[in-house]
Amino acid sequence: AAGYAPVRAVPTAVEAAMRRALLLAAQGPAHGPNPRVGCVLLDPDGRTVAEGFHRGAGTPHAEAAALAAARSRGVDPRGTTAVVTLEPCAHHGRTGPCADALIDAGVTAVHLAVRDPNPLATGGVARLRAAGIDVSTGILADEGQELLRPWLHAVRTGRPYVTLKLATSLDGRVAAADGTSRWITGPQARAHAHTVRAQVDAIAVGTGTALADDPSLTARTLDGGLFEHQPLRVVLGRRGVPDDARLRGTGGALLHLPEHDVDTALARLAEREVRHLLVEGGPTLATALLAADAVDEIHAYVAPVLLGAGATVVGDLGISTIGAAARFATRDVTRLGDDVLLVARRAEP
Ligand code: AOF
Ligand code: ZN
Repeated sequence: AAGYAPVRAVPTAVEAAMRRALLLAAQGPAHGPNPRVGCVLLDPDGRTVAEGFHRGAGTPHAEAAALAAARSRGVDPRGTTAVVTLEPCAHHGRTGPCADALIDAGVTAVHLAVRDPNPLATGGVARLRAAGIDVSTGILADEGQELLRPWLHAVRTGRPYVTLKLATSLDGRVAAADGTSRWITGPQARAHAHTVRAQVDAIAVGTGTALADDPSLTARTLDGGLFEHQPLRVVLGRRGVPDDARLRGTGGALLHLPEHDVDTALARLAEREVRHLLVEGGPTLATALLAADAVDEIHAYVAPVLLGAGATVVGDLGISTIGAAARFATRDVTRLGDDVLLVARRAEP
């Protein structure tokens, strides 16, 4: 065999710009009703002219931000190529249509990662093409979809993306025989869980957990400081939340949903523009969501601790044989001090 190494694919200027646009997009907030979007404008030689990203509902979209950045530097965007992580919108929402802004600016080509599934906003590709602009789609589409995973799910299904957090001993227990449960996992695992709280729209617990643990459900740093974004705090179940519960203290607003039907509760949250819901227990709520096949992602924090007795993390799911197990696909494994975080997702059929 000839001793040549295979040629490594050289990323094009467009692909490199898309990587940059994805990084820009990730600077926007993960929570909120709008997607994270990034945009890079290239000159005909593939050099970056300007960049922009979306900072949340009500603020300029990524394309508008990039065009404004070019103009503020005295650069005319005419003849540039826009590389954008999401299909430019075609609607008048909280801001004007980005497709028109790109057309009016004289942009000559648009490359995008992900088509916009939002029926109100979609149509940008058709509009750009009708104006004679060269459009290509699907550039780094997997990365683009990964970044927008909860948002895409929520827009496509009309239900929030549900992440179920489990914090357990090696034998899947959440409390010892006497009911004590603080702390099974260590400080690094708990700090990590708080950073996840700061990225979701809402956190839910069942009334059992609300009464037994009196959690605050705020997103905090290790020293107790509050993150800027505090998710909506949701309690699911019929029993009331006491007036002096920590859930009513400083932090995100509190919503009590007495419905115990999972579909109804999720629909109520979707109406309030909750795109990403983090569920933090307890076992009754976790079991109900799993039984209803409503869990999209599991964050399992597992401590190298054995309890041998005590409540288990999930109750009876009605599974009687191994072939019927609720299976998830591993996405990531992270060591957090003595504990391990397993991120797993609903296995695609
Ligand atoms: C884009 N670029 O940067 C974003 C887009 O309420 P609005 O006006 O902010 O519109 C929100 C919708 O627009 C959102 O649901 C999604 O379909 C699209 N978001 N589109 O061209 C952006 N953030
Ligand atoms: Zn737009």
